[in-house]
Amino acid sequence: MSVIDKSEKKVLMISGVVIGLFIFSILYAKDKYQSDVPECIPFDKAYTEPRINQIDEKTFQVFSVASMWQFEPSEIYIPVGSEVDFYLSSKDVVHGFNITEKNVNMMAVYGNINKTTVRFDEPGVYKITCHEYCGVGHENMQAEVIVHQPQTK
Ligand SMILES: [Cu+2]
Repeated sequence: MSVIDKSEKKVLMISGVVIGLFIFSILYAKDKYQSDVPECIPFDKAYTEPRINQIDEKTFQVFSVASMWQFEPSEIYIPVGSEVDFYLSSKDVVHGFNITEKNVNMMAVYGNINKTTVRFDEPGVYKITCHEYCGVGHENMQAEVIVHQPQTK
């Protein structure tokens, strides 16, 4: 028969509340900022070929491949209001993947595919930068998402 000490019970309760708060704040942020919680999906070689797939008028898939010292594709043109699924992988070392003004902070890890979904509702140029030091060319590691107004016909 084990009896839990009163102070131990208290610590367990507080831990439970803190864990609950963490989970709540993640779900709250996901909803409020319409940000996608990044997920790690099973590795498949098909994800490691840099390309942009257009699913429909405003839905895209970007297969972004980080390597020393570049992101491929380096320029991504999409119309305003697009939703983009980024599938991120690395050819070599660990790289970072940060999109300015967007709630995106991922790591590119060899042998892993990380995925996030981002909506671009404002036109402009959004820089993608590497924020994990990856070698001498690190500061040149940039790409751009160019969000343009669709042409009027
Ligand atoms: Cu880097």
